Amino acid sequence: MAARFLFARMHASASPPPLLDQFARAGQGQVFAFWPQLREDERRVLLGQAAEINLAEVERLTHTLLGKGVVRGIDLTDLEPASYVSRPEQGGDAAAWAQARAAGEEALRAGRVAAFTVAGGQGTRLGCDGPKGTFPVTPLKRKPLFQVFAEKILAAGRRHGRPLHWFIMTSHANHARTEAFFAEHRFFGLDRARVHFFRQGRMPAVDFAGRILLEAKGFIALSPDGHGGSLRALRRSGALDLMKGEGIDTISYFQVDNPLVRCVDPQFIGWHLLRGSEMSSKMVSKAYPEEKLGHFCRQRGRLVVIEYSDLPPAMQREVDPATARLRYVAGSIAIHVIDREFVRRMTGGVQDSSADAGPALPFHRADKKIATIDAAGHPVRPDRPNGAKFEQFVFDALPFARNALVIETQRADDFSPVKNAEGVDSPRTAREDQLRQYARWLKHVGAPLATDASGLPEITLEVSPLFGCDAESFAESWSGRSPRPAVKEGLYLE
Ligand code: UD2
Repeated sequence: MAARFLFARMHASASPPPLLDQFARAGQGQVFAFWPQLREDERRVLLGQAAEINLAEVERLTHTLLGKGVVRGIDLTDLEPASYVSRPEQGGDAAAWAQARAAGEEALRAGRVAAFTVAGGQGTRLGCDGPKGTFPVTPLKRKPLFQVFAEKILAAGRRHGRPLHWFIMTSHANHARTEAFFAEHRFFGLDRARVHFFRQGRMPAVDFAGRILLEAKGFIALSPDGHGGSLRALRRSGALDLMKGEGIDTISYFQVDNPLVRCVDPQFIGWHLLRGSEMSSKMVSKAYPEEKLGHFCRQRGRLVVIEYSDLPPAMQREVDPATARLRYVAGSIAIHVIDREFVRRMTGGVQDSSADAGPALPFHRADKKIATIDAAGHPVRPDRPNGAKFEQFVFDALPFARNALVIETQRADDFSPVKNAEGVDSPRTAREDQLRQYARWLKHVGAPLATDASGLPEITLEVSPLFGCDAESFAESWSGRSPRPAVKEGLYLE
């Protein structure tokens, strides 16, 4: 909008738009080096992109992350494993868990909770040409990830007598296709007025001197600002205000790649609320030292997540002699509950672009091979990193949160992501984990079902989230179902 206005003004006065001057004064004049050669539509696109860029922020990042003498890497001093609330089966306080559940259910009944999915990713690595959420993932019906979440959210709304709002963060690359996918599938039965899409922000790629790179003569090399950008995007899009208007104060955050996730988990939400936490996270015990999960740690009194790539292998392998388990055992599965006003506080600097306007997520630098052009406008395809991209991670908000809390969950009921085409965290492992979950529910109600030693059933089956989302809701539907279906061959329960 701002860009269109500037463009119109430029034509009226025939003088270059002020953005050109602002970029030149910030030492980023190269962004408009080809301006005289650009067509009107190209100029409009370039101005639109340039208007997205916070020049003061880029300058700050150039100093703090790229500057001479900048120490690379994460501060690992004074690091200790974080404590967490254990599940009752692991020695946790069963009465406290029951209380948490009741508090979470009450919040859901009161309409205080919204679901929130970060879905900026593409399914490229999975061989899926489109938004990752469109990837088919269930064993029998081949439902896409988005449908799995939609049905869980629909089921939770029915269960608690209060339909939920669902916020979905997309990227520029997949926004239109995500919206179209939902429209095409009639929002999977959800009330479309309660499903809200918004784009995440973008950051410019820069060379190692901090100069913004062009991808083409009239096109800046921009890339998504990471899932941490979701906090700014929630605010910028008006989602926080919408939530406030609807009486929603609690945001249930999860990633688009995890079909097992409990999109809104009353126990988890209840712990968060009862402890007065501003941000809470679920953990599982790491399955093996190299597992690609962030590590919940404590550092000088604050909760932090140290990403798997940042914790030295020797530390990842350390064993606690008292328990004979990994010392840094608490793995982050990227499921959080976040207080709405905490998001507002964390993004205070967005509105006035002042660096000192309050706490803000840091950026991480990733050196990349960035397709760009040279001074003559010829394409450059580097064979080694020629610049950096900047990303924010949502878990970096934890150190700023009051009473930040880590809650244990059962991996088998919450986490089996689809990340790689094959091997670990692939469609095959997620399919098998879903099948094992259905098999556990069926066995729990006494249905005859043959499984192997790992709990994998011999037949292919699928349970719609509308039939059951967990062992209890499954048992309720099963007991009300008459006659009970034969558990012999491909079985679908809805
Ligand atoms: C993330 C965590 C890791 C662990 C793991 C669990 C980081 C850095 N690491 O690893 O500790 O919890 O998940 O599965 O987060 N996304 C966006 N916009 C972006 C970038 C990502 O929406 O700009 C979404 C993406 O669609 C996906 C999620 O964030 O749903 C995870 O992103 P990823 O695949 O880059 O994270 P990963 O697997 O390295």
